[in-house]
Amino acid sequence: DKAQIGVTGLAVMGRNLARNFARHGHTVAVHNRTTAKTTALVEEFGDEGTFVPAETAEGFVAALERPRRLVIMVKAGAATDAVIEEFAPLLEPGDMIVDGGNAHFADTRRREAALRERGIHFVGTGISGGEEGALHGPSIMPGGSAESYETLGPLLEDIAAKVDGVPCATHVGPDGAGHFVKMVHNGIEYADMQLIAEAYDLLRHAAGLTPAEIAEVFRTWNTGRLESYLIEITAEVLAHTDPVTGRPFVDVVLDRAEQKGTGRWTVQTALDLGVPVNGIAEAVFARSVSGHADQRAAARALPGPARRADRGADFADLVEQALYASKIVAYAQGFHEIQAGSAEYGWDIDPGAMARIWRGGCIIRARFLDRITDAYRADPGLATLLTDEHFATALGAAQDAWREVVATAVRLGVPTPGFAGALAYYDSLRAERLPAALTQGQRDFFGAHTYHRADRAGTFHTLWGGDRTEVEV
Ligand code: 2AM
Repeated sequence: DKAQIGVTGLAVMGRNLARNFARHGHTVAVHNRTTAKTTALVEEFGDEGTFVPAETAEGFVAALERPRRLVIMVKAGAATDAVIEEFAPLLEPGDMIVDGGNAHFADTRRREAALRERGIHFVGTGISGGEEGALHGPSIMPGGSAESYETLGPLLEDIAAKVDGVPCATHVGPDGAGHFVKMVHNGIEYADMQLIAEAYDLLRHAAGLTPAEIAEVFRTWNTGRLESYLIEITAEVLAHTDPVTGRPFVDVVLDRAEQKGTGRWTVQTALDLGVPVNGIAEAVFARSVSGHADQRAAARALPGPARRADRGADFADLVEQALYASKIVAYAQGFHEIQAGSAEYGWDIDPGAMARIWRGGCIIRARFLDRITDAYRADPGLATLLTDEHFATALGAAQDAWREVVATAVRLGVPTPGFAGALAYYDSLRAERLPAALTQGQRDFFGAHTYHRADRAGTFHTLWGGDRTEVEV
């Protein structure tokens, strides 16, 4: 019997994905450049389902039923191209290559176009949830042709996480759409994590709570509208005591955040698309700042306010509101980027469906995501999530607390780029007039860049160096 699906690249993600397919009753062909990994998989987990191990690329391809569904799980970049080049010549028109790695969507677009010429469907697929997700049910974001999803989709939906019985997998859109959405998902994840970190920092330094007390605050928050995987694990991390020193774990870890690059891609892409994602960008920058040990050491002696924790425990309620409001902004920015990418590349992405498939399996899984799905269901043409009725009401109710929290942070010298940036974005969008008018005046003054008027149509320039009359150009 032939295999319904094949997985090549059997490091932990590929291995767990293969096991997940097998556990769902699918016959899975497995292959790895180094055969030892293939053998080990079958030896260790062979009783979980039906695996067809293959030593050679030819044997692997021959083991698959047609149209072939071949999943590659190798390191993004040159390895992906090498593996595609190894397998593509062995495939026939109508077969599918699924790239489940963390590829940049531009690479996925390039590969999809090249393979389409050869009659092969290339399905760049975002897979979120890490090793555990791959095994027990990830959130799956496949791009590629709608035709490929007809035969591939049911398998992906089988192994995906389920929330209320609904699989966290759907066809995102053509070519690079899946990897694009996965990228923005990660950018939102960065922002969500940064906002939580700022909330912790404020509770610690403005309200003077201990990590154990803050863990309790997060546990309480996790029973309300902030309920999410990230809030839940935050409480776990804060409650953890370092077994070596007996001190709070969070106090012994080096305060230098690392990154693998998808957050940076989200911001780079947003800059190219002209989408203001300052909340996400602040999160990426915050990690970057944390890593500049030399500059931080040099700057440590710079003056700041006396950091006297002068807020009571009731400050936590204000921080909860600031966190919720800032989180709405981060998601609004991420969804703006998804819609801008969708328009730029003609993907026709359904934003509400993206929120739906993020409800389970992935790192940003949260109760909150139902609200986003509801928002786009109520108004598919929604310009920004901020003005959805639920979110607008929440922002309106939170804004006093949000300002109070940011003001407190500024007064005490606790850095809150995420909260403050999100608030600035909120105030920018709702402003009647922005100082962009002055910017335009300056640009016209020094570079004759021209401007438009609010009171009549046309393009104008003022003769700044002369008698300052206005000319229409
Ligand atoms: P390996 O076990 O033979 O190293 C993660 O690195 C996974 O991608 C591993 O399964 C690894 O195979 C595979 N991989 C990395 N580079 C590869 C390449 N150029 N060709 C094939 N497989 C590769």
